[in-house]
Amino acid sequence: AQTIYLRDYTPFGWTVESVHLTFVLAPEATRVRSRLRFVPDPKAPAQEFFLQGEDLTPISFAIDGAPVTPEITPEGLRAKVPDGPFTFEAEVEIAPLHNTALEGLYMSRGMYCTQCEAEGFRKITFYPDRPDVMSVFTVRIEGGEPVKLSNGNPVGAGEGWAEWHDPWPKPAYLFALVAGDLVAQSDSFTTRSGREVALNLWVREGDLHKCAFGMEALKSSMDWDERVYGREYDLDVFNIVAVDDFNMGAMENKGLNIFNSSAVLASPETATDANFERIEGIIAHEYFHNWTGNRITCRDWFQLCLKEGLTVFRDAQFTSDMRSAEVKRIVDVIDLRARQFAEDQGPLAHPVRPESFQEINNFYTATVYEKGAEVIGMLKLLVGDDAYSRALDLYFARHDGQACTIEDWLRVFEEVTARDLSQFKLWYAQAGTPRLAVAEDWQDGTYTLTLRQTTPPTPGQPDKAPLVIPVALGLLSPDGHEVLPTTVLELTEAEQSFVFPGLAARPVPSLLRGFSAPVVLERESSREERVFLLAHDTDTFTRWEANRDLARACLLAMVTDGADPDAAWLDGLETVLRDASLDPAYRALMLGVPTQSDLAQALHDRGVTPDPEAIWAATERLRDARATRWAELLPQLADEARVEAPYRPDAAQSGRRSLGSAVLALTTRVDGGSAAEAQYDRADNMTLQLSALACLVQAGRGAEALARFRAQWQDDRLVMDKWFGLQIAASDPTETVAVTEALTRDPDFDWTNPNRFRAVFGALAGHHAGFHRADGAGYDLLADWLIRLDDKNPQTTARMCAAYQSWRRYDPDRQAKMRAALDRIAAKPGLSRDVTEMVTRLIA
Ligand code: B3K
Ligand code: ZN
Repeated sequence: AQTIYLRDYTPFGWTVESVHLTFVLAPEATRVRSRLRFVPDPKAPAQEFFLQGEDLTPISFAIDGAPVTPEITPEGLRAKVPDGPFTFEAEVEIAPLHNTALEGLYMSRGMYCTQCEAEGFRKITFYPDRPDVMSVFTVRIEGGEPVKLSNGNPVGAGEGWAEWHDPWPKPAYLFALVAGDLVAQSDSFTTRSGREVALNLWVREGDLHKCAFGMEALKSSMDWDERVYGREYDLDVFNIVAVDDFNMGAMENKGLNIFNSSAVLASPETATDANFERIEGIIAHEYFHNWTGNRITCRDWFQLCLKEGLTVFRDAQFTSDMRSAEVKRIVDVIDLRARQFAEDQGPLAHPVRPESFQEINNFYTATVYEKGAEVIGMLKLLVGDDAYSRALDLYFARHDGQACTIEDWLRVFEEVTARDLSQFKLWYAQAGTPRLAVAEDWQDGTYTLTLRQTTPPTPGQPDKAPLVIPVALGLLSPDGHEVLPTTVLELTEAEQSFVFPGLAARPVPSLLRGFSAPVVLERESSREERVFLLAHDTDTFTRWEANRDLARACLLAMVTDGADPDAAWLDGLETVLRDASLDPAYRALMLGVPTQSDLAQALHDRGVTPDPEAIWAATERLRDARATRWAELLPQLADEARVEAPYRPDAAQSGRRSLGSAVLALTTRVDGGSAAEAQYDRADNMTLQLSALACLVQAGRGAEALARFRAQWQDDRLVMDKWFGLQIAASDPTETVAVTEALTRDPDFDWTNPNRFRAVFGALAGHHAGFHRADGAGYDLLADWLIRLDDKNPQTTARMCAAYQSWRRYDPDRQAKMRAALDRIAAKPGLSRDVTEMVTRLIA
């Protein structure tokens, strides 16, 4: 396969003045006619005329009205073209019904839909399919489907046809088309300059009762972007469509966002609090892309973080405003460590702005998205809120309508702040998670903190330079008062000292407040100090972090030395849990423990080969110990967590329910499941129903409830995904593979549906001890199914290969078994480019 390099970028030789597309829809033979107006770009180097195109059946071509016969290759077409401007016309045929890769134009249960990012448009027609070619699209759709949608504004419709015009120049990856038998939940929004925007959420008739929340989230997002970023919507309509077969969460096509049903449809009976929160965040994310991604897009795919990191950062700000900022930060850090740190520590590590790829779809990663957002958070912290907002204003004013680079992005900050950001830019170029070692000194009232940074080698990057790391610090006096409020230290050297004179007593540092940088803090502080911070830290993040450190240390000691659970920690935690002035959501987070995969990594970092069974056993032992120890406290917390009011998915109620679920899980360990049974029977919302079901399955009492659940939700795909996933996630590790295997033989295991496939195999890969069973059965089962899925859907297959990314941290036997599974995938005849690249990187 061919490798594409950032350094090879060259502009396309023409601008595309206008695009006219006509679709004559038919499941097995859709005709696509295109009329493209090309104008030579004097700034671009001379080049042959080449348009990308894949899996297209050519019908006819013309230049300026005269028929031509271009040379067609598997990647596209080559033609001799006039020196000046010209019109290129093409007609091709495609078969959406047989498009199982779900990229380009495809069908999902009878409806037509598209997914073009990153390079799907070339499966629709011949085109310069690259993000820096922006053009104005007019689209005509012909077909019997009652609803026919494309980007922009509707400009005409009649019996069997509809036309759309999008006045905003856009790259082809933002093109979209939808046609089907759909109904809409409609509403409207008036922008602050008075534009009346029609809002529609298009769904199948049976899903109409699941639209209200998504619509509210959309209106809140529109309002928020006006208030916080001064960004208004720019068309007369905004359409969202829910699609059942979709490779990811959603897609920000201009004026026509397409969503995985799971990322937009929700009702209290069918969706959990977590689903509602995720939906709100994704709706906001896709809407915010209208400015960060669409109006200003990426010059090339290496700049993906320009739109994704920024848009994730913006949606996190939105969620923090809508809900609880402190809870959102902790949840994001848990997620960052689980997904991005894991990526950074293994063979898939890559910079936020990668320098090469074979298949760009493999780089829609936690590093590009989540670390990309962390980098923006650090930039904002370093320059301050005011400079951040002036830089953003300049970015929008200067680059509207352009396809940009990270250099363009950083330049607006340099201009606004007169600050040199060349060292900061390393965050985009250097892969790996920096480690921060801490040394302290105390003498004559002066406290000195010495920070030393190192970034471990990653594939292709053996040596790393020091980064600019903002370290938010507070100091507490031994009696628990804050003697230094949060201050941001700027670490720029490999090693640097910071001096704090004039203190009455040796302070306790509260380091990396708010998780001010995506680094690993290597600080072997004492248990006493952590218990102190758990009790006194004024920063909610570092207070939670102290608890997490204690939990990790306790579990590691339990794994390696068979130690008993740490009583001093549990006492400190109990005080926090009893503090009714603390948000229930925060207390629920305090009840969480590091994941078993995190513990495996922590052991590996300490030079110990992780044993998944021992980690499982220690985690279970800790949970049992907590359940017994807190037998009296739990009913009290359950009372506090109870919600009497009618269900609302807001932060206050969901916080209580999350505390309730954590408490129920512990309670089930002492009562064998009677509380869970009672909750299951009276549950009137999915959050309570599902948490009770998980407890029952875990307690080995799930059979009856699972059958009832299935009978109740048989016809709801999204709920049935939960039914599949939960049985695996809640299984005993000795059963995980067998449960998974049995579920793949279930008549409802529709494995070509990405949501169903992920529900099952995502749960298998996420069950640490179950997946890493010593005999390798978990590795083999996943490999069997990845091999099978690859022919149909390379993109989803490739993403799921990441399940093996930590293979090198286990014992030689497990390593050999995972390696064998990867080799078997690699050897599959006709393996897709997507999976070939992933497996090659994994075993390199
Ligand atoms: N931009 C899309 C992701 C496209 C993924 C292509 N493999 C969704 C998003 O980030 O908003
Ligand atoms: Zn995005």
